[in-house]
Amino acid sequence: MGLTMAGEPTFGVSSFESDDFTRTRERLHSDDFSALIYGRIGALRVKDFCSTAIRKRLLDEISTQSSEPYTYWPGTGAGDQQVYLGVRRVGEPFNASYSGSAAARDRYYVEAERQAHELSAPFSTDAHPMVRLRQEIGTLWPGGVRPAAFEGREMSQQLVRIVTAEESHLGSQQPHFDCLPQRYAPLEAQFAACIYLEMPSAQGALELWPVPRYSHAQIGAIDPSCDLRAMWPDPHSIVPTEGDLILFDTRRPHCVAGFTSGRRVSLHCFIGLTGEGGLVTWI
Ligand SMILES: O=C(O)CCC(=O)C(=O)O
Repeated sequence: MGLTMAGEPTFGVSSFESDDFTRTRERLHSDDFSALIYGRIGALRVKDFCSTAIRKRLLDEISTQSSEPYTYWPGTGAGDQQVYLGVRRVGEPFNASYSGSAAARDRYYVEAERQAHELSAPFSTDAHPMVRLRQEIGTLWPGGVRPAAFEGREMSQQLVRIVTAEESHLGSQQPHFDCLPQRYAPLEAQFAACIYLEMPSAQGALELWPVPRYSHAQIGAIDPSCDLRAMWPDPHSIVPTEGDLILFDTRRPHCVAGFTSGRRVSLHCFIGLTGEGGLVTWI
């Protein structure tokens, strides 16, 4: 069930009738953010969300850390095959424990605890951009925002994604969805928050298809061997600029277009809408 607000669809409804499917703004405003959460737009870009000084500091830190392949679970069940779409990660994602392995779960919560300390520490003269994002959302969303705890423990809040030109074609062929399996939480909607730290000098767009938000059942029924690009109208392309924040609906098909030189480095977390109308964050 979903809350209703005057003139807004209920949260369960997949409605998309708007022409301005993606919006770009100088700041995060509550009307744009509500349009995203209620499904009236697919993506919201906020320019220069992260300063050059903070980006550089984060990139320096990342350069001292090791990365691992960030595999993707196409469906929503534990038995699905994981696929590598050319993304490496610094940090532990919750999907690494979808298999039910106790070791993967322990690794995830150890990282979540480490991050809780790290992100609460003073961060140069400003807040860490993911912390600032949560603070801003908390002031503009009436239901508030809190770290998710789908298994009763506070979850990890950010992950770095790194894509190189050489591997960028792996994720660009087929669009995909990101949808938390319902066994963890029956979320009404799911979004990604991406903060771009380094971009190739050209290409590397986020492609997002202007189709209604898909349900769990619709996502589960998709045959990944089909040519998914042929199923839908052309995607909207957003080429992020370094420092941008992009929030988008991950239950719409999306992917990152390939590029021919350089790297794409970004910070990520997910934002989920609960049945009670609050927002929860995790990665
Ligand atoms: O990096 C981006 O622009 C979005 C990538 C993403 O979140 C995804 O492909 O699932």
